[in-house]
Amino acid sequence: MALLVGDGAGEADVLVARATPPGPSALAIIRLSGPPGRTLAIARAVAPRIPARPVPRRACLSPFLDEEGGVVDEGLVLWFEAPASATGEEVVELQAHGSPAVVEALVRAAVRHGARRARPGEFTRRALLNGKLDLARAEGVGRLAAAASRGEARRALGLVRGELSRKVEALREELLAVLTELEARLDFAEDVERDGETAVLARLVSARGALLLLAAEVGAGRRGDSFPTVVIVGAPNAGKSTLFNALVGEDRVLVTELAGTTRDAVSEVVEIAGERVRLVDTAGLRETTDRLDRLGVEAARRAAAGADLLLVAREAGEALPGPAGLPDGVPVLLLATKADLPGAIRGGGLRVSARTGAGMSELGREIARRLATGEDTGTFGALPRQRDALLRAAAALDGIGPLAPAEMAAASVRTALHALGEITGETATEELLDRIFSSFCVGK
Ligand SMILES: Nc1nc2c(ncn2[C@@H]2O[C@H](COP(=O)(O)OP(=O)(O)OP(=O)(O)O)[C@@H](O)[C@H]2O)c(=O)[nH]1
Ligand SMILES: [Mg+2]
Repeated sequence: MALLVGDGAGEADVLVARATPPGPSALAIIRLSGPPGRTLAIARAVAPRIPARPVPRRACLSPFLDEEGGVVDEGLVLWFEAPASATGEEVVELQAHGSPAVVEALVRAAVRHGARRARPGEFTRRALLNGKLDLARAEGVGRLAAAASRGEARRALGLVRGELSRKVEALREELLAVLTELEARLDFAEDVERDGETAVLARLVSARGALLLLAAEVGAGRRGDSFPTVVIVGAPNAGKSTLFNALVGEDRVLVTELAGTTRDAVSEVVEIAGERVRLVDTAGLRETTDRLDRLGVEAARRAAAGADLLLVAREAGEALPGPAGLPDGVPVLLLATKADLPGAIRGGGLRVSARTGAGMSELGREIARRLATGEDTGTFGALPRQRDALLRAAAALDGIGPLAPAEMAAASVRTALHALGEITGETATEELLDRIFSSFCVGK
């Protein structure tokens, strides 16, 4: 593969970037990656104590020099010999103390000695071009770095570990085998027996089924970047806002002993059992004549109608019925709140006390289970782009039937293969790669 976009002369640039987040920190890592020899030479100009014959992956201590050669810091240096590195190139990592000024001085020093500042995702892109990972895994790396909840991180890790890549690769191999067969038929149309054709058709039908199944499976995680919405409703004073605050982890909304405290629907994105969820506190659903109350209940009704799950709060001691006017078709989880209070326990519902925390982790697990985003669903999330490619591959195989000429079938299989190649990267255009990697952070 002709790969590294260098300065035109063929040899790739030595890239340099801070690999840790901006801002002061205990330590910061500056990473260099490029052709063997040149990369180490630049690193040595910044960290002069790198031994003449460094041992791969063994840390050494060195002073760090700025552009003018003045000592600005000291720290550990790690050297990775090509191709046994994250990018497949020679890589040097400098661990500096995390002053942003010092980090910038070291990056500048490297640039002064011939390195170039890396663009977003450029290290990962080199890893891709050097065959260290495929595109699906590279995108998983980007996802993992950006994951805002444990659930997202877990699904991204599935991508990084190649779970999607392996399945796509297996399907590609099957389709390639079928294509070979179809092409043989084109060449020897007369001689090949017709009953072989049924077998080929059957393989295509099952490949198409496998593609659709995989698309459905990888879609089982969160749809895109939207969070499921969980809305708290229930009788006045049932402890809805206290529950909301407890799930948010801070006193976000007002709580009083007066009924009718909450009027507006207030929402926060929170992590519940490892998943991000949009949680909404409301005034609850009830009949009322007071004008302000009514506006609050209307807001609650709208929120409830759009919910993925309703938490219906009722004090543990209170008799049914629950609140009137629950929207149709929205799943309901009935809660018996204030379970810490002494007194009769009537009715059903998951017993929780936002005050003592009793039942709260069960509540979290139950919410996650109801939303089917639980820790143990085992799905790895594909990105919309990847799911789309799977569906396009399946659609390409749609029209193949017993009457389709072999040429047409072969063309359809090629289209499907092309779509699958966009997932793993074989057929990804530069433009697509640019788009994907531009969303990465610098240093990744
Ligand atoms: N003992 C106990 N009291 C609670 C619990 N949760 C809420 N409370 C109390 O119940 C009262 C009402 O709590 P809120 O959270 O404001 O109830 P709400 O359902 O939001 O009320 P409105 O917004 O007025 O409908 C307050 O005095 C809370 O301190 C709980 O788990 N245990
Ligand atoms: Mg309230």
